Amino acid sequence: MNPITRLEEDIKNLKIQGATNIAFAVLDGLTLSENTLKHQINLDPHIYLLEQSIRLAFVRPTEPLAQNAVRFIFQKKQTSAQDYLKLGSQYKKMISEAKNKMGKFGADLITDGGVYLTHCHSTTVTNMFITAAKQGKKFQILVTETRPLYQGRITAQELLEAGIDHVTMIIDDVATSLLLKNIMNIKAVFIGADLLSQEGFVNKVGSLGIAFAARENQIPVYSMSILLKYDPRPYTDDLLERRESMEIWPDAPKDLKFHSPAFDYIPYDNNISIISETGLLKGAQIKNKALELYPFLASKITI
Ligand code: RUB
Repeated sequence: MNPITRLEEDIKNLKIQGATNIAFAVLDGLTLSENTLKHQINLDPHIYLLEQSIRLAFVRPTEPLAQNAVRFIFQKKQTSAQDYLKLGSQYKKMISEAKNKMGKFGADLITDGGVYLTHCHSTTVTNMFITAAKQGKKFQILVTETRPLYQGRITAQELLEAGIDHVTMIIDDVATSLLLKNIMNIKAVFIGADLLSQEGFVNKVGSLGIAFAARENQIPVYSMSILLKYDPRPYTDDLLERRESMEIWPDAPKDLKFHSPAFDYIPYDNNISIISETGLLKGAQIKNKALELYPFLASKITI
């Protein structure tokens, strides 16, 4: 199989999942495409690399971190294919450095004896918990299993492998009552984000119910998100990816219908803070901060 097609498949079927991993896969795709170019002297490097990158960045439509890689790398025509790779490495470095900063900001909010809830699998949140544990803090983490594809298991495994021993798995539906009735004394919710918008953010389906239940009991919700996930398009529900029914029930009765959005849109409120590479932000600050730090986010992707 062509390596770009393989990457495309891996992103589609969630073998590669989570905003950061998908963006990194697009950058890997750039390197693979540059390799192909070496044997295809008739191709225009800008057009070929751009087309292949767009192909990967839009496999999952609600992933601006991957799509903004295309904005960043192809802002203008470069003199050689190598120059695009250099920009790709620069984008990767921007993500990694920002995530380290966010990890430290988040870890400062973790206290000894605290109980925290997370949903799905966010590399940003997992790194933050690991940073806090390395600082010697002892705390508990509740992890939702995350239907339909159980990405919560990846989170649980990564935390256990990092030596954090107080990890508890719950099925998704348990989160609401734990938060509403203050069972287990949850101190805060830490989740990731796939997309930041002007008035809300997007994360794995189930995040909206968790945010509402937490707000009801004034349990703070922190979404850990690099501002490179800002999407300048006005938000509409059409931006939310829909998944295949197969994922819910592979051998379902023939006429059964399914509704399977991958994500929830969560409007910003006072209970929600975004932990970004510039520190803690409230929703109203997101747009300006993102465009101030990364002006290229406002540009259009054109071939
Ligand atoms: C993953 C998910 C994660 C974000 C952030 O959903 O919702 O919270 O992608 O990830 P899916 P990160 O499993 O459908 O991709 O913090 O690693 O960028």
